[in-house]
Amino acid sequence: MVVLSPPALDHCSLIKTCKPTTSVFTEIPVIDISDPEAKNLIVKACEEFGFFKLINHGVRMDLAALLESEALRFFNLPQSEKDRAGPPDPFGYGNKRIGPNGDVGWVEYLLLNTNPEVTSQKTLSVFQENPEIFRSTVRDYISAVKNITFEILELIADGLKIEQTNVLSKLLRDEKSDSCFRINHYPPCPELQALSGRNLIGFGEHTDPQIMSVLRSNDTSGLQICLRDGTWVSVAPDQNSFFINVGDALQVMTNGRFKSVRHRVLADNMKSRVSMIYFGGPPLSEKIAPLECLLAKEEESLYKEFTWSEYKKSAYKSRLADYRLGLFERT
Ligand code: GA4
Repeated sequence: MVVLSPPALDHCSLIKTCKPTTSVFTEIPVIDISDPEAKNLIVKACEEFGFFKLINHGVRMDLAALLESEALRFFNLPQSEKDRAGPPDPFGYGNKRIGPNGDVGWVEYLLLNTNPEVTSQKTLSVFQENPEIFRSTVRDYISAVKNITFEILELIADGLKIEQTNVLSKLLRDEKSDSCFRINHYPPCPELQALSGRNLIGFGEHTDPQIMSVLRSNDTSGLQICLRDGTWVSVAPDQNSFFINVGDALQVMTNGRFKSVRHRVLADNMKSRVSMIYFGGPPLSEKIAPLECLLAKEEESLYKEFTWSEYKKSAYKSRLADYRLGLFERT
């Protein structure tokens, strides 16, 4: 990995690059939600990879395509207009800077509240022509993705043989759930390819702090996950499926049985990538701890007690690539 040096690409001199990887990992679990075995397959995938692809989910993907085109209309506006919808503090438009602690990537994005009624005027002001179309498309898409997430979490509880099958989903169903929604745009960077044959890091390696994240992207590659042995592998894009990530909070709630997946995104040299992610988080006051019913006799929690609010605060003080759960492990 090298850091670009000016003047070649002055505007992105802090953004890291890496050699393009051509091989695609073919062993990512693909789960059909209507398969009677889905609950067991999902549990297995969450244990092995913290990641899987969901097919046959029943969400209308024309909704995703519509939202993608609305988002692209926004990302194609002049920079000065987009900047009026920023900074993302915590919601709004962001460009290259990720989070508050100096992380940067070859990406621009919109971070939105999952309750579109409170999408700020600052964010909407940029959709001058018809902010209502954007607002209602976001609302419908988020509502569909939330429902599929509830279903997955209920299958997980069932697969883990937990009697109360809504034990996880209720945290996201709660009207105080602290969830958010992100639309990322990774513009292509042909100058760089010409210069070095390398890829820009679009979104640096990290784990998601929440319970579960649900991603849909267009047909441009870029997403990579880190396997348990530390190897990075590329995930083939599929615009009709969802990619599901286990987040840090679910790792804790399963006492480490599920692993929160480390992932990153490389920008493509030729094609623009758009991804939309729903991050399902619990209410701020929720205590995050291993579910009692999952602890075997004498098994102790690997983690100290904390609330989602405490974890979130700590996460937002960290750098993107940090192992955030380290501070909360019992020694
Ligand atoms: C990763 C998951 C979500 O995209 C996000 C990110 C957030 C941000 O972009 O502001 C964080 C990152 C994410 C984890 C650590 C902190 C916070 C950037 C960062 C360095 C919106 C989230 O909730 O956590």
